[in-house]
Amino acid sequence: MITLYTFGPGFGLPDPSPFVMKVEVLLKMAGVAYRTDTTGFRKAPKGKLPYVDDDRERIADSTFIRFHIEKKYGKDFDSGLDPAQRSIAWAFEKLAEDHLYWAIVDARWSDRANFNRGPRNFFDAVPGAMRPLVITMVRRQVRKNLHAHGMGRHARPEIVQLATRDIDSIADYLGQKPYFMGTEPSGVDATIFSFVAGALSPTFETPLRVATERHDNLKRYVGRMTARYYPELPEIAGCKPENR
Ligand SMILES: N[C@@H](CCC(=O)N[C@@H](CS)C(=O)NCC(=O)O)C(=O)O
Repeated sequence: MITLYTFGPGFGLPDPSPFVMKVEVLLKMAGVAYRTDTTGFRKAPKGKLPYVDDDRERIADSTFIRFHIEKKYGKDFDSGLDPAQRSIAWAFEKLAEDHLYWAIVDARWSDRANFNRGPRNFFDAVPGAMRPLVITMVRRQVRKNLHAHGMGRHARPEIVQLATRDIDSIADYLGQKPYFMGTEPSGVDATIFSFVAGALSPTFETPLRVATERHDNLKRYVGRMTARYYPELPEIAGCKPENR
C-alpha cells in the first residue's frame, strides 16, 4: 500500500500543505489505497513534503507522484481533455504552485500575527529552551526562500495584488462550471481545490482570503470538491460540502 507522508490536518484543512492535499486528492481520484504518516519530514528525499513510499519505491514531489500514479496504476487524470485543454490545465496548475503558493507562504510566515496563529504551532514539540532559536532560524530560511523565488522582494501590497490576480483568473476560468475543466474532475482540480482552500483557511486574517471570499463560485467549488473527496468532513476552510 502507498504511504503518503503528510504534516497532518491543520489550519481548517486536511493538511496545511496544498501540495500534500493535492496528492491526497489525486490518490482518491485514482481510487488507489493509501495510508498517511506524519513522521516523515526529516527523511524527506528533497527536504519537502509530500513524498510517497510505494512498495519500496520512494517518489518525492507532488507532480512526480502524479506521474507515478498515472504510469503505475494506468490512470490518466486528464482523460477527456484535448491537447489545448491539457495545456491550459497545466498552466493553471503551475500558476497555483509556483506563483500563488509564494503569496500564501508570505501571508502565513512573514506576517507576525498570522505566523502566531498558524505556523508557530509546528514548533510545539521543540523543547522550550530551544524553541525561540529554532523558530527564528526557520522563519529566516522561509524569508530567504521567498527572496530567492522573487515574490519576497515585493512589498506586501504588491504581493497581494499579484495573488489577487491569480485568484481572479482562477475564479473567472472556473466560472459556473462544476469542475475546473468542465463537468467532470481532472488532475488540475486536485491542485486548484487545494490552493484555493489554502487561501481560504480561516486560521489567517489575510487580504488574500478576503480576495478569495469575494468569489462565491470558488467557495461553492471548494464545497463541491469537499463533498466528493472528503465526504467525512463537515467542512474545509469554512466551505460546507455541496453536491451540485
Ligand atoms: N514542488 C513540491 C513543493 C512541495 C513543498 O513546497 N512543500 C512544502 C510544504 S507546502 C515543504 O515541505 N516545505 C518545507 C521546506 O521547504 O523546508 C511539490 O510539488 O511537492
